[in-house]
Amino acid sequence: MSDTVQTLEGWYALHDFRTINWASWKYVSVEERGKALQELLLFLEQWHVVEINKQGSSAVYSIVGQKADLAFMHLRESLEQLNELETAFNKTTFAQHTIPAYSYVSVVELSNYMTKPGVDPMDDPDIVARLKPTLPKNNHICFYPMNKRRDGADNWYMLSMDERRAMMRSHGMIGRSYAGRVKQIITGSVGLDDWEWGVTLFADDPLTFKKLVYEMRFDRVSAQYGDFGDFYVGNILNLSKLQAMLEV
Ligand code: 76R
Repeated sequence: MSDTVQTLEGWYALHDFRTINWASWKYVSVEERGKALQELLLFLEQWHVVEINKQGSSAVYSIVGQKADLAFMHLRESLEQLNELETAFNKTTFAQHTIPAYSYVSVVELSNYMTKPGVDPMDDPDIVARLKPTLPKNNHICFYPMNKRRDGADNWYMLSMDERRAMMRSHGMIGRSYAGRVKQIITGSVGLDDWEWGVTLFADDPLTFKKLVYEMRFDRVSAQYGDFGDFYVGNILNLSKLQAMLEV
């Protein structure tokens, strides 16, 4: 019997980070900026319709710091749909005033560390809903990619299922103590992108990110086996906030 953990997959995810080329955005005429903005708002409306119809979900953020200015997070049923979406967006006038900063491709993932043996998780409507989530519209997002370490004696993938399950239980207990203050979407990216998982956290108070991530640093699974990429933190944008941000 293999010790591989079983995973359940849901919607595919694209995290699309852009820097705004303010010089070109300011250079074009008021009319062209207006048209570009209308086109952008039309896209946001289309994404909203997809979300209402439960065929995916999207959210837009302004990123704090120099890593990017904007982040689009999209969940869709297939890689083809994500690809169509990004290509269509890239053809917009507004996108021509943006520079790609970073992107991440992954798929919403739940693992069976916590499921009871003999129970089919797909019978649980809660689990099915978590595989195809509507992105929470909390004030703030925090995204970072991560790996589980494979380094000499610290090799997560050489541990037994029981050892990993015990550590994931402790991890889950810390996570649950933040219930109501933070929501997490774990997306798996083994074979899809450069890291093994994308961690996306949503909270109304950004300090919750700091407290949670710091507390987890002391927990064994993160302390001994976690390797982390760059962190992106941002503020949610609705139509009027996006318009205000793009005002020049
Ligand atoms: O889904 C569950 O409630 C079961 C428990 C659980 C699992 C299996 C859980 C709970 N997570 C799981 C899996 Mn998580 N999580 C992270 C990070 O910064 C760090 O140190 C790590 C980044 C955070 C902040 C976080 C938060 N989790 C995973 C996995 C897959 C591992 C694998 O398969 O080997 C990763 C990479 C990961 C990373 N976790 C929770 C949280 C929070 C807040 C919870 C509670 C969620 C809830 O109860 O809804």
